Amino acid sequence: MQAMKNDIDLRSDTVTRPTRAMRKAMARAEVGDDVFGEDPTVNALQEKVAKILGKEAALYIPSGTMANQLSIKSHTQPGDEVILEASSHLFNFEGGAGAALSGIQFYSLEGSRGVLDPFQIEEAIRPNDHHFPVTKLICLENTHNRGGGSIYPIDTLRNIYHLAKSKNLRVHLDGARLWNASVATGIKPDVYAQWADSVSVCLSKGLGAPVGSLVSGTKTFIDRIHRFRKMFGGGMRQAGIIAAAGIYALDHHLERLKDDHRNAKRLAFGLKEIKGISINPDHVETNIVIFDVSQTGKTASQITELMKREKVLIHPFGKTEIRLVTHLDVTGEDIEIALKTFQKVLD
Ligand code: TLP
Repeated sequence: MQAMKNDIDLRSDTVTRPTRAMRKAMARAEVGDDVFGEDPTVNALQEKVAKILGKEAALYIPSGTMANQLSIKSHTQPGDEVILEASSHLFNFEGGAGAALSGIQFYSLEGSRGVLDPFQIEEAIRPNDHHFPVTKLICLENTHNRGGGSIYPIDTLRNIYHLAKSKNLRVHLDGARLWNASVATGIKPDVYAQWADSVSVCLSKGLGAPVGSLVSGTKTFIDRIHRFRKMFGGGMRQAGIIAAAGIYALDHHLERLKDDHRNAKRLAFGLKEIKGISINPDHVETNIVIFDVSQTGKTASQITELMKREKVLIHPFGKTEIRLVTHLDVTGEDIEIALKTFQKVLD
């Protein structure tokens, strides 16, 4: 589905287009061959992100999916088990890559809006017995996409990390939207990141860069990731052109995530007033709004189609749920129009 220029596109925060100023920064970027480690802009971005996350090193990766998968590959051996949440991106939306590319199996646990409890995880860790797979890694997601942009409490992250260390396990954090968690809570990204061995972050979601993710961790770990990035075909050449957009985004689009969170809240409160829609605005903590439409007499897909005719693009999540995501190409005025359109379509 191609969005037209004047559509209000609430399908995802991945749909943003680079701003004029971002494009200027891209055009000005100094570049080199990054496979030789010679692209100064990529190197600057990697250093910047490692510093923001308080890690020894970071590596630029084409996508969030590849960043997660390289992390799994680097932490595990085939046959190992990885504990994660049942509705996580890694488990559901990465094409079965964990099994296909790393030969691991997942042990999925149901969280509360995506958030796992350390006790749950402790129960799932396999005993040291030859019948069982070896539990090696715990993967967490902050904010949690399918959980409605929910934020992991920092104490929970710390407790899970301590548990992992006591059992000799690694922790990977899918921080595709860690920026949103940080801006919403005021907890700095490095404070979150200290409770994970590896952290992946995306520049092409709320931050509005056209492409790019990074993985951060120790130098030794990033060296392993580097080897696997080459193996998976993710080594890029004059990537400074796109890395410049990432640097620009980190410098200019971080604080404004607050606007997206405000818009998401407004959406939630507005939707609550519409007959048939079921939503708890308290659950909207960042830029994702998920709500149930089973009492409207229409399916999520039917509503999506009707909204599209009115030039508002939304994303059905299964038969009865819809997801809306706010981002830098959606204004407060757009939110009011979207709400009026929902009202019209569901009347
Ligand atoms: N999420 C996309 C879709 O794939 C669902 C979206 O529109 O939200 N981790 C998380 C938590 C994500 O939400 C996503 C993308 C990724 C990883 C993967 O990032 P990309 O799309 O860059 O591979």
